[in-house]
Amino acid sequence: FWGMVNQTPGATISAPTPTEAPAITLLSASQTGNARRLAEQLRDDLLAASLNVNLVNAGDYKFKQIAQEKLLIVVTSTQGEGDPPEEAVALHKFLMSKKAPRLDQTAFAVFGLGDTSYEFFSKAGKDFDGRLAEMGGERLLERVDADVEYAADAEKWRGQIVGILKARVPAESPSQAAATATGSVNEVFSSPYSKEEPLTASFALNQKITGRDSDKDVRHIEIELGDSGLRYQPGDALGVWYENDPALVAELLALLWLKGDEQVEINGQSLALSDALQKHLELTVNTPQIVAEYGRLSRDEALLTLINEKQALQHYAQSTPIVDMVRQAPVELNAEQLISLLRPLTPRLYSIASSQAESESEVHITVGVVRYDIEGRTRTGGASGFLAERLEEDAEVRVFIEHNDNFRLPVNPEAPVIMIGPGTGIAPFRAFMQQRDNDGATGKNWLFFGNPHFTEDFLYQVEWQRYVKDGLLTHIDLAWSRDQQHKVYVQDKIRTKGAEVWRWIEQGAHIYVCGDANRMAKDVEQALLDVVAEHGGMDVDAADEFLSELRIARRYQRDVY
Ligand code: 2AM
Repeated sequence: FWGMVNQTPGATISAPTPTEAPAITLLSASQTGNARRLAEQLRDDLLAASLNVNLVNAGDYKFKQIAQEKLLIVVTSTQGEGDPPEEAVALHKFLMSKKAPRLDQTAFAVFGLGDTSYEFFSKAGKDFDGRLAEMGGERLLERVDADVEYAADAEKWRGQIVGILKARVPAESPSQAAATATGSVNEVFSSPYSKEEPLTASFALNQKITGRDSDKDVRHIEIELGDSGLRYQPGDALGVWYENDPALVAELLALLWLKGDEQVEINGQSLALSDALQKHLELTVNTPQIVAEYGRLSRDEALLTLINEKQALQHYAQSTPIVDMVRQAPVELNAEQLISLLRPLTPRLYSIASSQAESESEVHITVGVVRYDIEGRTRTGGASGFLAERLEEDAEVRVFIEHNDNFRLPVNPEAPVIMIGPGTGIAPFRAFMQQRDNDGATGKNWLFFGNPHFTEDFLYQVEWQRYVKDGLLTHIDLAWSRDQQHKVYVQDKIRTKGAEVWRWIEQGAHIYVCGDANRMAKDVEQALLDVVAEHGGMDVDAADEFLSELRIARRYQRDVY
């Protein structure tokens, strides 16, 4: 179990003293940082209770030794269609496979963070919990599946876990625990800015980078961090606190016969309803819970019949923004009822498209504007609309960095890099190339990019062409999906170039995939498996194992959403 202390800046590992095994292993499997923050809080609770705990990010966990665990606590989120967070994919796969060992001496507990508006709510938590029990582990505490507003559940659970573990583990002497605590917290790298305490930065540039005739509106956005000292690395994401469109707020208020100046309470603070709707509550994304609750309030027959049809309810919530639901089934609500119907607004994460080696005090992101028509009205995504349509130059915007140690350039500058990023998935690769350019990294680089049309949708075209000319970019393969009769996607290009892709892998290439999780990333993975099988001469199982080993070795990394 030793040797898994992560050296990465900002990693959150409690290094155990080499002479004694940590009594408790706390595994954090996080996608957007919430699971990690909760695991860190639990670690601090356990240390304060004089318990020796080793907090490990799932991506660093040497899971083949899992049977040696005595006490294993898992905090995990779920993404997309019930998938585990990217950093826990290899662990999840191992546990679900026949290779998973018996857990005859392991007791465990699982906390799942999820979002009840998704069909596969907290699926990763359920998988881990169910499988650890199947493997023979003893369940210390019933699993918790928490919704977006998880704070209260999490606090209660932390208290229960500390109580259970205190009864199980002989406490260290306080001085020992304190030593572990100070040794573990990596204060040097921590920034004063966070999700809860964001930096107020200024909006510097908003440029449309798709053509006039494109079906897509993609913006290159630059934000000035000033002298904040806020640092990021290629692979990190930018968290953006956005505000809802005042016109949307006005529309909703009018439909509900509300004025907007009603006083409401949010987080213990009193403010006007219109302010709460604009700045503190989620207005653009509807959920099955909201539809069901609104159905009960409005007694609308169509909505009421949906309540018992899970699939139809899911579909309605996904395709009908809150304001359009209200328009279809109007009812008079008071301010309190409206507030309790809605969820708190959460920041959105965008993969960073710049390297500070080049952009210095700026951070760049690539934003696809979410926009669609419903019953003749154009609806726009909350955060993308805020960034693309409502911010003037020099306007204030609250941001923070969400570090992502699971999407990092190779440490070895000579290692080849294969980047697969259709659509706005291109963003982190712009940062990668800026960084490699700046570092004088000699490894080869290969980009696979795809979008509908060459003339309209070649994001950052000039920059890529310059990198090709300068020799930094060895190959660029482009999949214009709608420039011919049949669709061509990045995975088709990967298959066509399979022999060379395999050669690069043999030469130690690191493979990166960024963009759509549910379709693209799965299809690309299949293409990679096919390439490995065909050109590496392996059967399906061996190819699968090979890709898993690449993943564990950090040579296959994904930033998919
Ligand atoms: P399409 O919209 O023409 O189907 C970025 O969105 C690019 O990814 C577009 O060219 C889009 O093509 C393409 N795309 C859509 N589905 C995909 C999939 N399953 N795998 C790879 N690319 C896909």
